[in-house]
Amino acid sequence: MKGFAQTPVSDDGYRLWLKYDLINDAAKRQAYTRSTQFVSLTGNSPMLKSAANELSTGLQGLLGKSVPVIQNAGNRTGGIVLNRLTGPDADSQLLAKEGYRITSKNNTITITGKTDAGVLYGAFALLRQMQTLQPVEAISLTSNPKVQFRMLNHWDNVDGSVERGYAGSSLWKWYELPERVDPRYRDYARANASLGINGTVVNNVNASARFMTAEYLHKVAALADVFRPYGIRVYLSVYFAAPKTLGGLKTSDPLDPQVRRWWADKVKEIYQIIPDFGGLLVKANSEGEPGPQDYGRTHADGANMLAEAMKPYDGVVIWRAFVYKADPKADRFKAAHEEFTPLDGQFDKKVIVQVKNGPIDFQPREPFSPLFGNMPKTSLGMEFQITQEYLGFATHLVYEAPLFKECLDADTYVNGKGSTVAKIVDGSLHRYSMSAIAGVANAGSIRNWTGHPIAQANWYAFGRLAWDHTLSSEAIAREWVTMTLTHNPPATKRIVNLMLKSRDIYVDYNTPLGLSRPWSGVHFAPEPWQNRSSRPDWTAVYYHRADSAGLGFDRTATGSNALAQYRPEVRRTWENPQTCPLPYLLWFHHVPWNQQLTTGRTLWNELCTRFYTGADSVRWMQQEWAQVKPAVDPAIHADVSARLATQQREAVWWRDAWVLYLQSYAKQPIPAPYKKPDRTLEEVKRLTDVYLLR
Ligand code: GCW
Repeated sequence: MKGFAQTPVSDDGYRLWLKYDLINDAAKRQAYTRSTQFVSLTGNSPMLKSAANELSTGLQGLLGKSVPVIQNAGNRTGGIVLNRLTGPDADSQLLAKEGYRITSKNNTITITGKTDAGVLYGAFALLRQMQTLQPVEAISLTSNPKVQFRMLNHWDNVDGSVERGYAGSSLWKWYELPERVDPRYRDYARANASLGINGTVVNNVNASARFMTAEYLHKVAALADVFRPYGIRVYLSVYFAAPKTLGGLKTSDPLDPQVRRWWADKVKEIYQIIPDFGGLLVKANSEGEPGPQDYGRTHADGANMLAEAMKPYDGVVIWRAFVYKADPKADRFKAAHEEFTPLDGQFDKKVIVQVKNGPIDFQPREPFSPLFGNMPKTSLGMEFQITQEYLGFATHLVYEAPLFKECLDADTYVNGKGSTVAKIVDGSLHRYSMSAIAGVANAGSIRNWTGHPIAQANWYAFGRLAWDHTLSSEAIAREWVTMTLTHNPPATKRIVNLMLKSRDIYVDYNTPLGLSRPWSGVHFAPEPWQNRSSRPDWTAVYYHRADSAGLGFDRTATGSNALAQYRPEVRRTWENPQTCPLPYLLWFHHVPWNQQLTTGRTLWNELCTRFYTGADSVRWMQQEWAQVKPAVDPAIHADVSARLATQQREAVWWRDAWVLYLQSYAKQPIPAPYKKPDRTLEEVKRLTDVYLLR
């Protein structure tokens, strides 16, 4: 295979997809050189400077020659011109606020934007063209973001820990800030800007009131200063009871005038310290967090109070819809819809309600949340989870673009066929005044940012889809692999294929046919037998409902009737076990063990087939990865190989746990050609117990 000689001896993964290593192909380099003699900008806006510097650094690496940044090239040709429009122009029509247009004429490449941010995104897009070895001679590329707020949510705590973080500790070093500004913050901003991410919530939604103190606001302001030249605004998660705990008031009731005044003053203070502050994110009355319901008020009352405080400023309130009560008779699936749809139309214009992709909780596979489509008068934003809470932490290789796409492309049928979740989230279907998409970040203090080297692709894919949800999982993977791992075409093809299959493989050994497992015990290990907790919906048995008759949660009219929350077109397909897609089957049906499925196998046999092929497929992943060894940096290759070995061992663990446990209800042998596990259920449980030890 061609090209390994130039691969650096060891790559620590720090540079993410912004590697800018020398392009091996001399002809390509020459072609690019013709129109990259200089980078020209006019004026000295910080964002345009970021764009120019990124181009200069990137091209220097890619082409092996220095590319000066100059002021206003005038008629000079042969370079890159950053063209921030100042008045109406032929291109204005084509461009949205943050969009860009890249054109080429007389060996001069022009990057046009209506805003500095547009130009910045165009600069990264041009670099991407070259990093992926696309021709630029006749480039004509126009791109506008489909969604307005494209954000990361960090679940980072004041003590440096990260809730559901698997890549070290928090990136933010609160005890060093604001004086010491880790150079890494800038690289974080560069990585995000390269994808078009324009906002970041720096603290956990299980929020500490500490972030509302002047002491901490100044620390946050130091981060904002670093992010600003990259078009990224900072947001903070809010502790709803702060008026009491921090302000010393008797209540945090959102209708109390003193409380309202406290928030208005607080927001004013925030804007004094961070003039371009993005807004507030709120988790309220969820999993023990305080909220307006503590005072008999609604989510809308709470959100609107904050919106009122934000009114004088250019910022938003993002209110999460992740709520469910500890009601033993309720179906958690239905909770968010039940609580939020009656409030449609009551939220202030400044409020975005942020909805997790599925109705429960970031499961390996969930149907889309029934809130999408059912709140036409409220700007609904999407919340995806990039960090792999339920997807094998940082040890299992799971490429998430197919998961994101499955939800975005799902058809809600609210306004007839083609009413996809994406069209709701981008605001086009219900003509929302604002649109938002957030990803719970997977980046931490580990040198390579994400722990698993391939998990970088999930950050990348989230960002790319936030900008343009019509991109395919495959195209995104190909870009990422080419920019990050190898330029070798056969190796790229192999890795992309492996990535594209990885999520289904994970689902097969972990939660096939619509099983789910959001219980609170060990998030890491299989525990389908877990039946004790402070609340029923924090047990495993609540979700899978295995019994001697069968398996799965009946959400049809004979059961919880959660299906009634979907449009008839969706409901009809899903409520009939014959037409319900197999990946969602057990989400909606309690299926008899001997029921024949569309595959021709009984439920029990199909389950076994999935668990065994899923686990076996990890071996296939290992073999595929072994094949690309010559084309990938040795350190990264070894890292992924080792993690795949762990994944293989754990996939068998998941398989064994489920089949042995379910077998105690199904009372049937493991079907041929599969061999029964060579350990007992008790042995598997003992292994899980290890992870329950404190
Ligand atoms: O799934 C749960 C996670 C919690 C998280 C919560 C949420 C931040 O296990 O760690 O809390 O979701 O989204 O609020």
